[in-house]
Amino acid sequence: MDECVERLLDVRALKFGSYKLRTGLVSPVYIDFREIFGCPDLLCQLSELIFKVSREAQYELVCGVPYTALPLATCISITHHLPMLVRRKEAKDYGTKRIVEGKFIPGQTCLIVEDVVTFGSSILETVSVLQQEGLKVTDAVVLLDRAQGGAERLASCGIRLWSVSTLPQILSSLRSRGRLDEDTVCKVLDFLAANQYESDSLANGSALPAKEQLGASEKIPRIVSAAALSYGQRSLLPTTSPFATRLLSLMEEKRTNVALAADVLSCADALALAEELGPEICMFKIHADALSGFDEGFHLRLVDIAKRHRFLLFEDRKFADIGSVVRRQYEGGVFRISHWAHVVTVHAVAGPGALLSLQEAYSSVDSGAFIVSEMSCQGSLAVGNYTQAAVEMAKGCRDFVAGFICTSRVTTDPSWVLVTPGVKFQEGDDGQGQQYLTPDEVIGRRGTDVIVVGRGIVNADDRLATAQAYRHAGWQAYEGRLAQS
Ligand code: S5P
Repeated sequence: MDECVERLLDVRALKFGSYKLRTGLVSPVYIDFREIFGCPDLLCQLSELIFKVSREAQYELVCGVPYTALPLATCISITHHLPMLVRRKEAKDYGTKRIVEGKFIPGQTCLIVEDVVTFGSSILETVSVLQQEGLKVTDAVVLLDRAQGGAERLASCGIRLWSVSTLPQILSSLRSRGRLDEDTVCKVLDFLAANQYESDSLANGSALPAKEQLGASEKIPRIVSAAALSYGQRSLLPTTSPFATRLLSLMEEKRTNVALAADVLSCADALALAEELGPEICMFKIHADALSGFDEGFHLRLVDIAKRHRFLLFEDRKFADIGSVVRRQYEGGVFRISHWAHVVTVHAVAGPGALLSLQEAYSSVDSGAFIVSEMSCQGSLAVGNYTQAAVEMAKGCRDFVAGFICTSRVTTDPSWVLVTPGVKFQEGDDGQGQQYLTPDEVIGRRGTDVIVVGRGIVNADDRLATAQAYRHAGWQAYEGRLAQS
């Protein structure tokens, strides 16, 4: 790498000075590897270094993280005759609707290629997309690791990171060649030290580092309330769990915060509902044990519909037992929940053991759980200290817990997603303890994020039009809230 470092400086892929980032933070370094697109020889040289540094990894395919790393992955693919995959940022809404282009067989192993890693979020996002397609991912390789904790974060998610160089190594190389003065080196090192990934940075009251896609070294200042940030911005926070990242960015792209509670009688009814209302929702919530006719074929069909209409599968299991039992309920039995559900619910009553067991058993890096911290039904005991203890418990499991089931803003930390059931256009109750709030009250005034609507849609004469009306109301309330803050 040493011989390329000066070239990187010359072509302005590395810039030192004072760069005001979108968030207002001033950074002493700016890295932009798009500058190398104009230098084919440098591009080839760097991709060869990437290939060499990761040669111990076992893989059959390569996939670049969009967009800057795509040419690097392409060079590796061509030079070493390795089939390449391209991950789309968004599925096409016509034709094949594929999110991963290229030829592969589920079960094959793919190496992820990236240009720069800061906190690892972009790599994790690509890992999760590939895993959804049945591919295995164990290794990722980058040209430059900024040494801000990304490698450790990836390791904690089971991904080994290989890097051609780190930012401190580059600084020392440039200093020894007389291309960088001592003062600049110190400034950058100080900046890196002050902007490390901390999985619990909010709990410590420190600032939140933003995800690398926001631009090199950007950092979001401490945010008072989740209500002030868009779903998309929150998906970029490094403290946001992989599942929450996926959910928030899906909500932003699809412009819906409606989760459908598909409380119907049979699997056939659930499939019909998913097919009809899938385009309107962000999550499809079921109680698998309350559906007649559950078998392997059902969840395969449901997964297929979820992929086509781009929503996430939510099994509302409300786990509440000792860790070893919960794990078996999640992985095995009739329902094999971990094989198809993107997210599940867990009661806080049994303590953190249940959560930790689920986290160990999850089958994809972006599976997650919502902790039930409040309930919508009358007389619920999940109030006060219990609710606060549930929120505290989540902090010990940030990579798996995506947020909370709640009826109020139980936390102001924007990394958590707040999901509220008991939503209908008409406030009131169902005569059996369920209490309803309107979309406007929930999203607009109480400041939670997702409305869970069941009978309000399922029992309507025109389910599609009603789902669209809830979608519209939920989104309007969200936009109104953003406009006010
Ligand atoms: O506190 C809660 C938590 C949940 S997950 N209250 C709830 O009602 N739920 C679920 O939301 C419940 O299990 C059901 O599936 C849905 C509400 O359905 P609805 O028909 O009353 O809208």
